[in-house]
Amino acid sequence: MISATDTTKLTNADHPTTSLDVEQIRREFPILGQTINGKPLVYLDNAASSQKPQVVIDTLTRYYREDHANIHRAVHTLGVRATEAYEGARVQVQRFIGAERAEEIIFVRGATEGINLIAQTYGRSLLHQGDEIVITTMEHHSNIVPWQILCEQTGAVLRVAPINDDGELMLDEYEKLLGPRTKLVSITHVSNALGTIVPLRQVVAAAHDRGIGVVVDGAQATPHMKVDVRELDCEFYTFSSHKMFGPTGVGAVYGKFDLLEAMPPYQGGGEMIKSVTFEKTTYNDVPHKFEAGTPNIAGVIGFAVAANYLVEIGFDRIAAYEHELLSHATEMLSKVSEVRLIGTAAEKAAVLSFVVNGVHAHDVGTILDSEGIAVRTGHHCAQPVMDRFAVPATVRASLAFYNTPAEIDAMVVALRNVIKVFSG
Ligand code: 7TS
Repeated sequence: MISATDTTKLTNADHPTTSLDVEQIRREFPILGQTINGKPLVYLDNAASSQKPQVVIDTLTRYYREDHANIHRAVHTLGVRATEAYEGARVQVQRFIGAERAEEIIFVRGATEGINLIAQTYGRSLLHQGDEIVITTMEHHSNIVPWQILCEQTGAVLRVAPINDDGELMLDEYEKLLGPRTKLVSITHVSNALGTIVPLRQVVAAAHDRGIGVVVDGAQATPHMKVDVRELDCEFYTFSSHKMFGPTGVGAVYGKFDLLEAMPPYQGGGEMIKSVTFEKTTYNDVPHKFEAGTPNIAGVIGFAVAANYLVEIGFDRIAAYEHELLSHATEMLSKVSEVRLIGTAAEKAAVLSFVVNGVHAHDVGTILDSEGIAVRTGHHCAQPVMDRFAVPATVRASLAFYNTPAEIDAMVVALRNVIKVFSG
């Protein structure tokens, strides 16, 4: 029987607290061992989606081979097993982000659906004509558009807190935007396009001082750092499994229990009800009220295994290693005079966004791919960030703990070749 607590055992004895056995970790990610265009794959597109360790892949296949049935309805053995694994995963994800109760975890398709859920339930019942929602310049489109839709529906207004030239939130300007009409702040924890880590405790404290609730888009934080929602004290926190080495098509919303209880449902259907008649339907308890229909059962179980995998490696070690990688990459790129980094915040996750003088980002990406190097190019679903820095697009190398300094060096060598070709 599958268990959501299955993990690869990396003990402290295997790794001193400050270092990772990266070669061992790389062997756990089968996809990384291949060649692309005749060159060893260098995967630097982790902010878009990260790769999956064998333990996650095995969990999915074993679930389908041995345990699958629909959940929350059958008395037969497989139905019970699948339900236990699914609800066990909820407890694992609860612990992963430090929530007080498992009921505070709602499974969704990912951060995008999470924000849409919050906007259309909590947001829609809270906001009225002329009320204000505060976001920032550095949001991913999925933390902009759901609020714009809500503004169209309610007559509320979107206000945008600016960032400085390093890509840091301007806290004083943010605080100035918090006024009597502000009903909600929705903000990223880590910027996908810049890598900036937002000082969330200050952001939340400033909002709470004025009685305003905070929604956090944690999609780019949970792969890199320990998140504790009780410490952050935010009202909602949403994140995606596929960016944290788990399956695609699944993620979670954390919400404070009392808020979830008071919120209307998101979608109607099976599972989210207690009883249905044509006269009156009563809704199920939290969190099931928000999980209409058959969920991504295998994905949820794999998601919890990925979360446990990260915990087993240890966020202290992940953060320390990624910090070293980021410093190395920043230094190497700073030696290339044609390269300009976009996003130089003092507190940064391992993301390097840059432009190359005289070469379009897409050309850089295509040539790097011919060398087996995967980076993302474009606006990264954060067009307002591109506008802020007056660039049409950037090249983005986003790192994970399985990347190595040698891979960074390979990218820089390839970049120098691109520059040579375009200047010659
Ligand atoms: N929020 C942030 C900060 C993100 O970076 C992303 C995806 C999302 C929300 C949406 O997550 P999803 O899992 O629902 O798609 N970011 C990226 C990226 O940077 N490149 O591709 C997707």
